Amino acid sequence: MIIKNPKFEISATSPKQYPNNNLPEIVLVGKSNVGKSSFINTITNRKSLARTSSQPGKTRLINFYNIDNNFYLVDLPGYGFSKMSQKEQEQVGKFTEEYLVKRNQICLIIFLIDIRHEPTENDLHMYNYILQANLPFIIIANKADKIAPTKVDSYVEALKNSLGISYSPIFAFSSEKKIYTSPVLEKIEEFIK
Ligand SMILES: Nc1nc2c(ncn2[C@@H]2O[C@H](COP(=O)(O)OP(=O)(O)OP(=O)(O)O)[C@@H](O)[C@H]2O)c(=O)[nH]1
Ligand SMILES: [Mg+2]
Repeated sequence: MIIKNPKFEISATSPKQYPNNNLPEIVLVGKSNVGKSSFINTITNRKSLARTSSQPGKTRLINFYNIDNNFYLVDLPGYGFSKMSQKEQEQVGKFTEEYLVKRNQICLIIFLIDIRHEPTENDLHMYNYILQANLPFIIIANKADKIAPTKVDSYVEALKNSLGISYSPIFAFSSEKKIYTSPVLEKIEEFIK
């Protein structure tokens, strides 16, 4: 897949603000700071299409990126960001969940986990949600540049064990080094045809 013209389209907090067409949507989920917004930049080959930060809690709205009028990449606020006020955390949690539950044209969930760490309680919660929602998903073990290339496979295996899955698509990935990107792009392509 060659992405030619990725464009930010709209930020939303409620369904009436979502794009009003039926293009398929690929949504990024995962804890704050795991690299969801960076993933969008890497996959579209743009430096700063999506805003990123070394501080967790950067994305606080549902951001829709129109990819060549073919599909959307949808960037969500991450979970587990404790510096947000209790009230804001609740609001963000609510409209994020509403998007995931109500949006019919979600064709794929891309679930990012930090390859280095055990899944958090919130990660497990998200994983269980994805399973029970019965939506197609792939798991990205991000920040793979942080570990030695020879150890990447065993970290992916450990992640599978922690999630209790024997078979599931899990892809090591690195936005920092732009490595391991081709298999992920190929996989994404399968869902938007
Ligand atoms: N080493 C390394 N750092 C990464 C990678 N991907 C993202 N980062 C860094 O992690 C930090 C957070 O990245 P974001 O893309 O803003 O994370 P996010 O998941 O969108 O975070 P929220 O918007 O808070 O939910 C930034 O400093 C990125 O440069 C990666 O593959 N490797
Ligand atoms: Mg973000």
